[in-house]
Amino acid sequence: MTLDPLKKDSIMQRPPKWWKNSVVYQIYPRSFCDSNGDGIGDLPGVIGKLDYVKELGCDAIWICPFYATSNYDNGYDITDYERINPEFGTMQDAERLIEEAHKRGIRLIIDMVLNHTSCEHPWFLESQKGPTLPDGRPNPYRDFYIWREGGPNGEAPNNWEAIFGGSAWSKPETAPEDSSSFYLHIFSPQQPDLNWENPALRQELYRMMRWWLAKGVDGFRMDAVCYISKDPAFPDSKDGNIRPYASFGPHFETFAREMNREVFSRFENVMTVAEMSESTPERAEIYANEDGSIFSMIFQFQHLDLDGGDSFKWTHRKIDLLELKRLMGFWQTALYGRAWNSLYWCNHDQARIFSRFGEAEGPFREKSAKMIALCSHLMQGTPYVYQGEELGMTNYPFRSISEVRDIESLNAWKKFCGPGPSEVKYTEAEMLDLISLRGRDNARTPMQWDATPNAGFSAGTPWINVNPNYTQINAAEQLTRDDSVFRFYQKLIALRKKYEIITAGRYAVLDEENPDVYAYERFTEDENLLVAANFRNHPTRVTLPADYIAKNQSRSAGILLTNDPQRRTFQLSETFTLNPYEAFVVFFGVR
Ligand code: TEU
Ligand code: CA
Repeated sequence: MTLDPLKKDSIMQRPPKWWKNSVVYQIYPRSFCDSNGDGIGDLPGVIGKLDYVKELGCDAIWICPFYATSNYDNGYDITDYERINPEFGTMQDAERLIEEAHKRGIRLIIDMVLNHTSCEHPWFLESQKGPTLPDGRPNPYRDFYIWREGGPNGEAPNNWEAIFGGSAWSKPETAPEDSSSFYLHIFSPQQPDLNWENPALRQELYRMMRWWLAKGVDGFRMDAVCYISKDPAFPDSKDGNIRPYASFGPHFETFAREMNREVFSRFENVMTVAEMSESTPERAEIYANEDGSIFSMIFQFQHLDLDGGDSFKWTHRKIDLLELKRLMGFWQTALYGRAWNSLYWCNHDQARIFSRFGEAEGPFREKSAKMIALCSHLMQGTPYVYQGEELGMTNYPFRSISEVRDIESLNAWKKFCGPGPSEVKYTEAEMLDLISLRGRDNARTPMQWDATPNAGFSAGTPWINVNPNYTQINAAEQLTRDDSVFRFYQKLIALRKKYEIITAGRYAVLDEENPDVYAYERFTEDENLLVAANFRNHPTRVTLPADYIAKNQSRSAGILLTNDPQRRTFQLSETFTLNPYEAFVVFFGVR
């Protein structure tokens, strides 16, 4: 097997594990910036905003899928991995994006959707023709997907429920009446799962990934990759939940190692981040291990599952701070020296974090957004900033289902408000409230650039409504102010570049049982960081243990960053008070 030619000139030097002190900016291209007024964000739009990302201080971008797509799931249903969605631009635009990003010292991570394709991908169109071709030869594409026979009464091969609702098994629309073959789709019926057991398919995917790396991209975000190996027995699941059988199947580790060997390891210091719901620190230790033989890091979901998570997201449950602290601490400690964490609150699948905790409106809006940012960015791992998070963008108040675009929310609407069977039913008003609270479209409303119509996102009609608060929350306004959320993120990101301890220091929680404050230290032999974040809209008290004071009292102390203009000094003492939503980081050491 020959190596793909490396286009040296377009590749920035990638030092080993460069992601460990990088901050990644995530772009959802459809909603970022529309350059031609058709209402849809596009690649020239992204290129035009690279200086903005640079100004923020991020040194890598993860861009959500920009490939040819049938758009049932906004690009997560690919019809051709080697073409660009024409709504977004051309291959030349993609190449220019790589080049322009690199010129600015920004690396580009692209989204790889390898668990499934679109039902309109040529592979699937061929596959659904049946096991044999009209001339009697076996259909080479049949085994690119997962086909099983249904039961004697036409029932699906098992009771697995798709993540976007309904049975995980469907028959192709073109199937003859008497056909009993179903294909598996973990997400929607328009997203048939690829059959990773087929070596020919795996080689096709590896070749395609090498082709992108040869173009100069710096790595991959691996979409839903934990699902590529399934329990080969396809047993019924207790409650229809697909995850225990469809994720982390018996061949997952083998496939992941093979992908590393065949793709990542053939290029220098490629970064990979594997999206894996159902992750545990034990799994992270294997898949994001330090020897680089699988992925660079993973996205775990446990912290976001605290208010319902994927298994049942349509609730009003709130994240409990004590639970959050225990969980984050567990990850920080378990992975230290063994694997690498990603740090994130937001992405294109999550409601805006400042609406989940913090205050999305009122006098504490910006202060609470800064508090939440500071609290996570100073942990160990690679932080991700999702477009608009750096402005404190909030959830959208959906008042009609006609405003909703997301396939997941639309399916949930049918299930919980429609006539069909469901354990729970909601009124339409209740469901709209839940979508406004939890739906994925909250993250997908257009980026708020300025106070001009459509928030400066598009000169046309945006494909999804702009959040009405754009006149108040937008980038142009925040760039004029030194105390804006944007400027705070900028400072946080700059700190990571300056203080090695943020990347390398150990983590320990402080005042663990405090129900209102998240306080922790980062430490090395000679240095210490004290991080304190008040999650409440009232003053709180923090207590530090005696040994913490003893080890730091002879060191010089300085506040590196605070969200509270009243916090000018910090005196190390056994207890101290935090103002509402106050957060700061203090450095102890020789300065
Ligand atoms: O998400 C995969 C995933 O695990 C989902 O269950 C995710 O947690 C869910 O969307 C939350 O509501 C990835 C992509 O990030 C998502 O946008 C895609 O829809 C999905 O894969 C299918 O490709
Ligand atoms: Ca456009």
